[in-house]
Amino acid sequence: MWDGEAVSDEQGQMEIFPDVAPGTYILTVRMGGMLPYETRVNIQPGVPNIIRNPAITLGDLNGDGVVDDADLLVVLFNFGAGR
Ligand SMILES: [Ca+2]
Repeated sequence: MWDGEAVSDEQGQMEIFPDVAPGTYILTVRMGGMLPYETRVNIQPGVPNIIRNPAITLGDLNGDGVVDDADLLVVLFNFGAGR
């Protein structure tokens, strides 16, 4: 398993797996406040491995893998904070 960070450009593209052997992998992107994004990637030698426009779903504020009323409660309990 490769566990690393990738930074996307202004179009949402990111290069991944700089030192991973060629093959087919399942890529999971996890980021706070969003559902995990999972896709199959085929790593080829000598070719930049770029993920384009991952389908990011925001709203999983408690990180349990679903967007539901528990996430709404997180918003409600923090409503008005940070002023
Ligand atoms: Ca949630």
